[in-house]
Amino acid sequence: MKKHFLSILFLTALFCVGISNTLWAQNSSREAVIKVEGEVLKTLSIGLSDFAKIPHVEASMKDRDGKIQQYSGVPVFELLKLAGVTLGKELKGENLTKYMMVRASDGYEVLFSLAELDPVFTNRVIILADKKDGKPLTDGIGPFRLVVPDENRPARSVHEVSHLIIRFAKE
Ligand SMILES: Nc1nc2c(c(=O)[nH]1)N[C@H]1C(S)=C(S)[C@@H](COP(=O)(O)O)O[C@H]1N2
Ligand SMILES: [Mo]
Repeated sequence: MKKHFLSILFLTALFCVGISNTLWAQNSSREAVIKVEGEVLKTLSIGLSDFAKIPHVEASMKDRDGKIQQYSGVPVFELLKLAGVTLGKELKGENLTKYMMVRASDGYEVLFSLAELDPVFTNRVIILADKKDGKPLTDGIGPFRLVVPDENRPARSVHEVSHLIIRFAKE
């Protein structure tokens, strides 16, 4: 009887370890993250499911073929605010020599000055999109893509964004 109990206990423990390993593997291999780092007060690493909980807005841009496409996502300045980047009243003096490098998982990189992202300077809202027509972005485009409205070429609307890096242009 006692032997039976012990073997059931052992099997239950084995099962729990198996389940938690599976869940861990799923989380670590499947959930994409966006990182905000560099000249920030707080480095961020936001998983897709937490990202989805941040208030979203819509933004549109013209694709390569000149066709207007609408996306939904989080304004980049909101992400930078969460990371404590110098925006608003603090965006003056030498802070105006800071820039944001957007890095993609294929190695593509583009640059924005902080003033291009700050609502104190501009009404244009650049978003980090995670959805198009209510659906997650497809492989090769998402899970996160930049959407830069009002630009004649879509070359800065980076696909598969992995990092937003804040740096000083000054030595
Ligand atoms: N990661 C990544 N993003 C990228 C590129 C790239 O090579 N890699 N090309 C850019 C260029 S040159 C263009 S024209 C647009 C095309 O965007 P579209 O597929 O929405 O038309 O993606 C931009 N984003
Ligand atoms: Mo392009």
